[in-house]
Amino acid sequence: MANYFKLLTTVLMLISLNTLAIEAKKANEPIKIDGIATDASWLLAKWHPIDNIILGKDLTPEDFSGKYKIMWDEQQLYLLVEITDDVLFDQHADPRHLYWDDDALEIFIDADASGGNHQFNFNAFAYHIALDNQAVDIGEKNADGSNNFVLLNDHITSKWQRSENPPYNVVWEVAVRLYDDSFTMSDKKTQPMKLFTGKKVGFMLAYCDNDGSKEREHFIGSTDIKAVNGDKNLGYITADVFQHIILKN
Ligand SMILES: [Ca+2]
Ligand SMILES: [Ca+2]
Ligand SMILES: [Ca+2]
Ligand SMILES: [Ca+2]
Repeated sequence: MANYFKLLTTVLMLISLNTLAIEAKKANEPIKIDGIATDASWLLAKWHPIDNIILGKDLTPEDFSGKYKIMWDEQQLYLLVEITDDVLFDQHADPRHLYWDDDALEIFIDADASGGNHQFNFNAFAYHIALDNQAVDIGEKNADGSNNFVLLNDHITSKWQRSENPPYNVVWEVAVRLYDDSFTMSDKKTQPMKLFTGKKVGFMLAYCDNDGSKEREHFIGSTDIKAVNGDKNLGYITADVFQHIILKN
């Protein structure tokens, strides 16, 4: 069994090495997180697609299509995400309950680009940002072994709104403060990392699309994950399937 996991880890690392890093430009002018993309800095960043189906079949552009830009300054990363989604759906009021089955923007961050398992630790984060702009991830297990879903709203500033013109896409702006694996839920004094030119960060973006079903209908990501035993939904377990971004001037 140990050999199997060693082989799996090696294969996943090779896959991640083959994924080209994305360059993120520095935002020299402040970006206001308000769901309006008129900030001058955004003009300097390129669009990247969110077009890899992780779960679900037969996706039409009206059902979901999406693209994003990424920038940074010393304090945080900035994301501009433009989404077409025909139905916005939030069936669970509790932000910690089955949040992946509501429409949610999911931001995967591995602050030190270490790769590796992060399912029940903070070696990396999978922030699910729901339509109420709250961020939730799986924390360390409870003492009785049950799952512990934790709100990490201190890490994220999020605001989305419909664009003014047809097809009234969702324009979503997010700022993400980066914490490495020394983060704990109990120590509220942990400070986010200062970012710098040349820093490498593990990163992936995805969208959970549900339009009224019990469970999410599609899960679409920015990275072409190689399936293991037919399963591409690996990002919530291991940071080895993330892309890398490089912070540039
Ligand atoms: Ca803005
Ligand atoms: Ca949809
Ligand atoms: Ca890490
Ligand atoms: Ca939807």
